Amino acid sequence: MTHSLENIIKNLDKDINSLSVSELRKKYLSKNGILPSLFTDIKNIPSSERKEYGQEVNSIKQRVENALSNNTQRDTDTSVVEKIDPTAPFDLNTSQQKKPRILDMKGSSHVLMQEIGSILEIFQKMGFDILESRQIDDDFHMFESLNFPKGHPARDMYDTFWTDDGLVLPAHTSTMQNRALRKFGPPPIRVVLPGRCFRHEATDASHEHTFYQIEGIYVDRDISVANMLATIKEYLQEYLGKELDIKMQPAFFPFTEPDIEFIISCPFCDKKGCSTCGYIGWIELMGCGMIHPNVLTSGGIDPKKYTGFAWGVGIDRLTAIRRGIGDIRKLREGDIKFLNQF
Ligand code: FA5
Repeated sequence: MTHSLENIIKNLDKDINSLSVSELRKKYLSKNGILPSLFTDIKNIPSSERKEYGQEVNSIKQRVENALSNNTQRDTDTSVVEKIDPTAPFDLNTSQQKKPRILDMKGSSHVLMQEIGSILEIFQKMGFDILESRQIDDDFHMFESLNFPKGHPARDMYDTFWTDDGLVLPAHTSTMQNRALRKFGPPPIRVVLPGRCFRHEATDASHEHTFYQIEGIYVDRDISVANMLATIKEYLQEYLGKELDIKMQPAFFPFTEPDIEFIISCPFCDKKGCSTCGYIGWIELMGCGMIHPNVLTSGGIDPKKYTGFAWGVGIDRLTAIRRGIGDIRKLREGDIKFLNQF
């Protein structure tokens, strides 16, 4: 016998599990392979043992053929790839010496999700609850509960995308204020509400049609603007870990009174003006204010007993600032080279 039958049977399982299709075929079925040589040897086997020998050899052949037809082997030996499938993804037909990059990559969270994670962690440490906002909502939560009566011109600022059934893609996370007041009330209420927002927007380096915000709400007895500024400043310092000039300017939101816009100096141009800040040297980061009594009432909270503040910060802009990204549109382009940096 050219090959010891015993050894071959012993190694068969290992070969089936470790060799590629072409390697297995070559080792067992090719002209100079094991099986043709075993069949040739039949004539040298004593006749009393021939039947048993023949059955063993046939059984080996059967197992090799089954393994090949079940395609249990991964063909990594590309030098002998016989067929080409032009529709196969990731260059399966070409040399695999260099693995396609996509196979080298480990799954990872998008930089926006990383940033949302770090922000939520800060607020959790500060004692806030978390509730995610909805990605489709109704007129009551988008407008009515936030003190935008029907026909009020302020609705135009947040008029986004409507479904035929009268539902709306939320333009801001303030849509969750009413739900949060009801869910976490009676006060004290401390909650942050992260979520995706949609706007009918002419996009530029700091404006996207789809972006993330984190809303915050704090309601208790004797809460004032001073508490609001201290909370926001504490959070921004912890998150950005660097000194930036901060400005506040009056704004208008029907759901707060007074209404404030929180603005920081542009970290990309140091107030000289660039495409990120629209050549004004400052970036508007969030809107905030003391929650309007009508909004508290609509959320089941007595405004004579309790006061509170709310804010809504844009996560894409914050991410751009912290990670040094000059254009927030890059965050959604799906450019792997760009995303791999984070
Ligand atoms: C609001 O959305 C208010 N709901 C914020 C608020 C909440 C005020 C609670 C008072 C109380 P504004 O439209 O200014 O406000 O947006 C808030 C932040 O979201 C902006 O400062 C900005 O950081 C981000 N943002 C707004 N529009 C865009 C956009 N198109 N692309 C990226 N970020 C945006």
